[in-house]
Amino acid sequence: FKIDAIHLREINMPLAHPFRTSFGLTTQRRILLVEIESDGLTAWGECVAGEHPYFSEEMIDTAWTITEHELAPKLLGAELKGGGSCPDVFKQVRGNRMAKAALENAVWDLESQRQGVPLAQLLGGTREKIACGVSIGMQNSPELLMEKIETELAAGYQRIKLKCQPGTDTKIFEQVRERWPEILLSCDANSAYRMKDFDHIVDWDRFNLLMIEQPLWYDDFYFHSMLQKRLKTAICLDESIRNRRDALAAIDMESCRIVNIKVGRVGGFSEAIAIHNATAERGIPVWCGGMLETGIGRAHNVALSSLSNFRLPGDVSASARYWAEDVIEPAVTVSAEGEIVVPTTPGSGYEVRRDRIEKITVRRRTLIA
Ligand code: OSB
Ligand code: MG
Repeated sequence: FKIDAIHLREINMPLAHPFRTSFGLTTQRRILLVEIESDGLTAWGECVAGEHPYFSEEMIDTAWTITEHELAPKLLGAELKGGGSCPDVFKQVRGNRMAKAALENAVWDLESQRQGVPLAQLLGGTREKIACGVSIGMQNSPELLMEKIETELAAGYQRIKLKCQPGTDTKIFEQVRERWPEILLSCDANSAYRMKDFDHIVDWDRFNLLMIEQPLWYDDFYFHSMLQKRLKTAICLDESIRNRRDALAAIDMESCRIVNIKVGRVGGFSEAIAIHNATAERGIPVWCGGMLETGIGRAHNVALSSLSNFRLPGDVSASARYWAEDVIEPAVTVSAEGEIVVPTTPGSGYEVRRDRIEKITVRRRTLIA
């Protein structure tokens, strides 16, 4: 089949709660959405690139340009078998994986509608429910953080991940562990530490963390492997893993024992599935990361998380944690056991709220075959 039209839009949405990481504070999201049309069906994709090139080299404006001038024209000219055709269609374009993923994931969504099967099933998913954790940004005081953790645990979330950086780490972990000795607890540094901090990080072994996420440089494997050798606690790589080869290299040199899969970071569902399968074969557990997505990206994360090697709770949590009002219906909800039910209806299982999206659209462009 072919794609008849591609609509790009930028929507602006304020976060229900500001989110602070070691690379900055996010209060308002600017999000690129793509909508594709083919044979009377439509499907959506969300680009997870941020407002600034701080998590990765990509940002919404670079993703918009690459999508409009490079990826969309290639996709409009292509004869497709499904989402799996996209990596080949886009292969001339280097990098820009978040831009590629938005379009590729929309094609997978479209294909699941065409076949009349749930997206999760088309991806190879088998789980009926997925396990959910939360990522908690750095707070203005330890008291506020403790309150947040209390609220999320009461809501049923199965794992708490704390954003950290030098100065906002050991003391906090001590307090949290004192109050909650048994919970699944992890931390995410988003590359805030360097080699001089190795002794400092090794000291965290006493907190029995589930993992330490991306402590060192965003593009590093070697120094993470040096650090992992000294740690009992598992390192989890996020930023460093761009594709299946990166995952194989990281496993081979023991840079990590756990992998975070973000479908946007790796360029789309095809590569995410390839990483899932390669890690499964080597006994390395994965979990689904989040990028403060709207319901469109969140629904796709739910489908991906249904694959069997997603063995640890993901950063896939309820719409209400992020947005006063989401752009899909129904909103994503989490049970008291900290689980999301994987939809069993054709497509993603959620309806996109076009009326709501119209109201918050600030830029649009339509490209036709
Ligand atoms: O490193 O996992 C990360 C958000 C934005 C950019 C990077 C990260 C995150 C999160 C939030 O941790 C995950 C979420 O709840 O969507
Ligand atoms: Mg991370």
